[in-house]
Amino acid sequence: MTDSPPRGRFITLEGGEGAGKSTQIGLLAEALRQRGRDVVVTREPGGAPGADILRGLLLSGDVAWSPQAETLLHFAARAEHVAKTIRPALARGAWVLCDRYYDSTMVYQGHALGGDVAQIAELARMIDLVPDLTLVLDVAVDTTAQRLASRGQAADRYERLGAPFFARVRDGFLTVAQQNSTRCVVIDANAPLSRVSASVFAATRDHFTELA
Ligand code: T5A
Repeated sequence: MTDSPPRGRFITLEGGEGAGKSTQIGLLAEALRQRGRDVVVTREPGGAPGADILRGLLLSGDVAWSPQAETLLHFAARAEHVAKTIRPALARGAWVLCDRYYDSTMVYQGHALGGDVAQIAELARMIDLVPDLTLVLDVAVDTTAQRLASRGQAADRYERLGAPFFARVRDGFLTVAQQNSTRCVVIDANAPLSRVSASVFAATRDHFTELA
């Protein structure tokens, strides 16, 4: 009989738009691969074929979803992502780095858009997969606006909501981090890229003693 591989590690990156999550996930993945880890990089909404279809429906802004439908669509995409991508990767021992997860629903649909946070917490419990570590990249609202403008891409449904919305998102993430302090670490993401990536790696190494 062979031993089953140890369960992998599940790390989520959270924060407002332009906080640098995609950039930092790429750098963290590279650092972990250099240390011999099998790494899977994924993102929400999306990360599995069905979830990617829902991503298009959520971000295009073509449908003005009712708040509850929007929340449930994010969780439907997440259930698919967890079942088809995240759990299988963890089961084979991979480190899964996920760009956004259920804290984003708590912050965007809950804190920023006024949804029922108790219901969202209940849906998160239903998903039944808590991240081992959540890195919350915190940026000032002005920085968010500058980074989005410099990217020069068309804004998605959430980016079009503007500065007051970004401020509620920022506060929401800081609240979530405070309420989940054993798994969340807040990173100052206003700093230059190399400083942020050093903080991201230091926080990861501090959390997982096997990386020390
Ligand atoms: N959403 C998502 C919900 O409402 N509910 C949910 O449950 C979920 C899961 C997703 C949208 O969906 C919403 C939230 C979002 O609005 P998305 O396109 O995936 O949409 O958007 P984001 O996740 O916000 O991705 P972004 O690309 O906008 O932001 P990132 O990934 O945080 O930032 P990144 O790395 O692409 O960097 C942005 C720019 O800044 C520069 C980069 O080079 C890039 O140009 N940059 C820096 N510049 C200077 N200094 C640094 N330290 C920098 N770091 C990055």
